[in-house]
Amino acid sequence: MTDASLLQAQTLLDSAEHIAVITHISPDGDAIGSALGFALALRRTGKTVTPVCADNVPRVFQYLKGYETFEQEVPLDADIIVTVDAASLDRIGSAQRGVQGRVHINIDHHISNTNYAEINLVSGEAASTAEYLVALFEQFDIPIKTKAARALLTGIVTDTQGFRTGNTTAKSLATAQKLMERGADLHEITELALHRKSLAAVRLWGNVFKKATVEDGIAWSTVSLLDKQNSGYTAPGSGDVVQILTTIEGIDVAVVLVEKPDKTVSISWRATSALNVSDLAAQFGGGGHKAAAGARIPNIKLDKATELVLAATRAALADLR
Ligand SMILES: [Mn+2]
Repeated sequence: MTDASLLQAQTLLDSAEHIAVITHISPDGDAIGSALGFALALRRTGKTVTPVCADNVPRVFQYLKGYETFEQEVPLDADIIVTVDAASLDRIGSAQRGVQGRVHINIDHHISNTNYAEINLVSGEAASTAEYLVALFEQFDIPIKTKAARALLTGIVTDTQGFRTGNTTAKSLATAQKLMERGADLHEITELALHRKSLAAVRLWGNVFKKATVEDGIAWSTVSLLDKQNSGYTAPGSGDVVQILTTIEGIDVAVVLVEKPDKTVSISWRATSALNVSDLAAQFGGGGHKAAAGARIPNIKLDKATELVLAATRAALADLR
């Protein structure tokens, strides 16, 4: 990213009347918080802004004011298309239909970002897209009021797991401080976005952790459709089981494979060593960060996917050692 692209982005946003801000499918707190924070902040400058996510806003983030303004498709009259937290265009899922290959501004913090837009604002140093957005808003002189601050702090808190991930920097904390000064309640957000789980999620954990295995420095487990059914867990994700697997001592990496109703298997890696899981995810068409990455394999059985993913993970670890 250069000063020229920052200026270009600012000029483009200034000229916009209706901005669509699109985030990725299977949205996490940074996806929802960044898209909503962007929408709320830009609306105050007199723009019409529609946040877009092809998937529903997860119930856990529905405490954010304005979440109900999310659309699943790109509005036809949007003149500027912005993406947030989406490392590649396919990450926005069916919203791609409304974009037709043309994204004006891509704002992200994934090192694997494919720079698919006309203006690519990608910061590999930011621990969340929300953190980076706060810096951009300062640069663009866009004020952040309480509602936007809550959305953006949600992005920071969730992507850093409450300021605990390896990519959390002094800047992440300083940014959170600014958002707190604008009225975002850190304790409330940590409780609602990170800490609280449904009973069904805890029951799912029980089923998934019972079969967790540690071999060759890899802690892994699987979440089948049946596991979800037996736990009464109806949300699309896996209740963050991979995060808990990383707490097992002596491992280098945690892996969770989740069976999806559309016959795909989604994979999440979390490295607790120097292993670069973004590279590993890329082998399966995914991406992410050095220490946290994901991919999706279409048309595959859970057993087969597990076999392939464990083999690739073992090989990557062997290379490292
Ligand atoms: Mn993120």
